Amino acid sequence: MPAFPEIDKIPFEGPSSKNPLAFKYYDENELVDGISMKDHLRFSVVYWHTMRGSGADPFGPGTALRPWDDGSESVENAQNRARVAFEITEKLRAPYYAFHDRDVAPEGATLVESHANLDAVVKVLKEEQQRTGIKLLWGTANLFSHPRYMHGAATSPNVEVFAMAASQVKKALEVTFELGGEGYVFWGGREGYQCLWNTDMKREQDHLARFIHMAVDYAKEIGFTGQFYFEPKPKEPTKHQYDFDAAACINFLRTYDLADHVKLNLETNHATLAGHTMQHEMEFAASQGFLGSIDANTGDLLLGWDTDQFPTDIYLTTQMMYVILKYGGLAPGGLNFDAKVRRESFEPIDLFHAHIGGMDAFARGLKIAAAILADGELQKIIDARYASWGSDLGAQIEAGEHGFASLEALMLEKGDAAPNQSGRQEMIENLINTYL
Ligand code: XLS
Ligand code: NI
Ligand code: NI
Repeated sequence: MPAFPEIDKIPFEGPSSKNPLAFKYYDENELVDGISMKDHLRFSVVYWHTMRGSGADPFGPGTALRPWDDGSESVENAQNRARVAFEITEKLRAPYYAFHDRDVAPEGATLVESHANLDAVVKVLKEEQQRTGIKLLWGTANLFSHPRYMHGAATSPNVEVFAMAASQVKKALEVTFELGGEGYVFWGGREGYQCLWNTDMKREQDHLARFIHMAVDYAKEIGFTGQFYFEPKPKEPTKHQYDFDAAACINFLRTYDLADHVKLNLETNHATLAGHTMQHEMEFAASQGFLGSIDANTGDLLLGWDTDQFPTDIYLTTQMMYVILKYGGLAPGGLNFDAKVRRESFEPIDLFHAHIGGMDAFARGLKIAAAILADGELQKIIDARYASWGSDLGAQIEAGEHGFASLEALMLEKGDAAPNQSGRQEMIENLINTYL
C-alpha cells in the first residue's frame, strides 16, 4: 500500500504553473552546459529528517503525522518505513538518499542484535534500490545519540566506547559497500568538549585521527572505493567541536596524513554557525582541493542554532552553484537535503512541498550561475583587478624568483607603488542582480 496514493511522480510544469505539487524550474532532463540538471544537482533525500524527524524540540514532543509509522522500534516498522522512504524519494525524482545506521534500523540490546536489525532493513533498502534505481549517496553511523556516547565516540575517554564506535562504523562501512554507496561521512556529533578542564585535547584529536585511519584501512580491506567525507560543524551538541569549520578540518586532515583519503561534506547551517557564509566555506574548501559533497539546508539569521531548514533563497543557491560549476561539478558528491520541515508543518504532504522548493531553488541557482559564467562579465572584472600580476614582476614573484631584497631594490628605485583601482563592489553586486 503506497503512503501517498494521491501523489504521482512530481511533474515539471514550468514557472507559470500554480500547482504546488509541480516543479517550476527543476526539469531533470533539461541540459545546462550540455549536462542534465539531474546530473549537475545530484539531489539526495536524507533519512534522518525526512523519515525520523518528529518535530520534537527542547520545549515539546513531536507533532508530525506519519500514518505509515506505528511508532514502535520494531524491525518490521523499520522495513515499512524504508519502503515509504523510497516511495517519497522516487516521487520527488531524487536520484540519491543518505542515512545513518540507527535511522534505518533500531539499535538492539547488544551489538549482535543491532547488526542483525540493520541487516534485516538493508535487505529492504537493497530491494528498493533495485526496484527504483535510486542510489545511496553516502552512508554514516550515528555515534552521538546513544547515552554511551555522552563523552564522544572516537574522542571518548572510555576506550571501550571507542571500540564500540569502531564496531559500529565497521558494520556501517560494510552495508554502505553492499548497497553500492558512493561515499561515507564522518560527522563528529560529540567529538569535541564541554569543559576544557577535564579534557586532554591532544589525546582526543590523536584518537579521532586513529579512528578515521582505521576506517580508511578497513575500506581498503573490503574493497570499498567510495569517497570519505568529514563534515564541519563548530558546536551543538558540544560547546566546541574539533571539526569546527573547513579550515580546521583541512588542518586536521593534513596534520594526520588523511588528506589523500578524505574530502569535506559542507553544510550551509554549519557554515553560518561558524560565522562564515556557505560561499566562503565552499570556496575555501574547493580552492584547497577538498570540496566533496554538500548538506543543503539553511539556518535562520535570528536563531543561533542548527535549524536545518530547506533552502529557498535563490541568492544562496546561486552562490553555491557558482562555486560548484567553477570547480568542475560535485560528483561523486551531491546536494543532500539535510533539512527538516518545521514543527508546525506536521502533515505528510509538507515533506513534498519542502523538497520541491529546495530542488526548484537549486535549479534556478544552477541556471543563474551558469549564465554568470557563460557571460564572462564577472570574470573580466576579476581578471582586470589582478591584471598587474600578469606583468613581468608579477610572473617573477609567482615563480619564486624574487625575495625581499630584490623587491626593496625595485621599490627604492620607483619610490612608490602604482595607484590602486576601485574594487567596484556595488557595481558587481548590481551586475549579479541582472542575472537573477
Ligand atoms: C548534524 C549533521 C548530521 C550529519 C550526518 O548537524 O548535519 O546530520 O550530516 O551525521
Ligand atoms: Ni549534515
Ligand atoms: Ni546540521
